[in-house]
Amino acid sequence: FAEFGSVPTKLKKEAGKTLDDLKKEAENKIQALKERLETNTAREDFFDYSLPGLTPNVGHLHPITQSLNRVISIFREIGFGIEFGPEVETDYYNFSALNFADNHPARDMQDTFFIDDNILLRTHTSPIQIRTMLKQKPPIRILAPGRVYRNEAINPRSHCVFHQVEGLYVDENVTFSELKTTLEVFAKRFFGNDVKIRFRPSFFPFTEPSAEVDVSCFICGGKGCRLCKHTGWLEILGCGMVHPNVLKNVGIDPEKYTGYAFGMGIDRTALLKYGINDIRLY
Ligand code: 2U9
Repeated sequence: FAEFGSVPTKLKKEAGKTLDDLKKEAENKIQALKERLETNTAREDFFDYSLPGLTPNVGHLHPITQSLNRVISIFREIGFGIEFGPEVETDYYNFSALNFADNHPARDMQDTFFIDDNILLRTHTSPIQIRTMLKQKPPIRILAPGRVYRNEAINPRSHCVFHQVEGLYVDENVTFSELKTTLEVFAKRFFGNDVKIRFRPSFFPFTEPSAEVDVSCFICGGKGCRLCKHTGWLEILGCGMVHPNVLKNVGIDPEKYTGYAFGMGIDRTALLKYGINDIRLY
């Protein structure tokens, strides 16, 4: 339109008509689009960008669930399956099968919630491994997570209900050095690549030899701080080679098979990891 004046006179008529046609066509298109926008909102390809978005969920998984899930996913990568079991157990699965002596102090009413002489709330998840070994043949490589109960006074560091993950690997030629490597890989994945671990000799009725495992404090890097009580180390695990008596109790030949086992309390580990200062906040 702006340059229409410079069009030679003999072409003016034709140029004018072409311009008019173009203008009408453009106006018609704009009008059609306007109408579509105003009236036809039910079309499949119509999206109303003025609608409010989906609100994200506020909240998150419980810190214990998060820790448990991380432990499980690390061991799943190494080839461990998962087994569950009842929280109400018998004396046999919780104590006798695990080589606890008849007069072992853990059997005391002070330590264990008994329902009657024989029925009790499990004090660890080890009965799960006993049940698994009774129904499966080696190789067995499982994690046993779950809630456990101990008759203890409740304070900022411990509760009478807490959570454990235990692991068990039984096969021919399973060794203590394999246990050490596995737990080192786990500790580095869970707490960070920089942590060191150390093994201290210990005693449990169900493992021999037994050890407790510390990780170097991931807050101070081992220099000593309030979290690690100025020792540079945090106790996170117990472990050992499955006691031959335990294998015998479930009908596995201890001359042919060996196994390692380990256990950790999840609640306290999650307190450390998330910097929570009172277990009762869970
Ligand atoms: C079977 C054989 C052996 C599981 C193990 C530990 C060492 C251990 C504690 C960690 C902190 C319990 O929550 S806690 O107080 N656990 O130190 N647990 S070896 O050993 C087994 C389990 C099952 C059949």
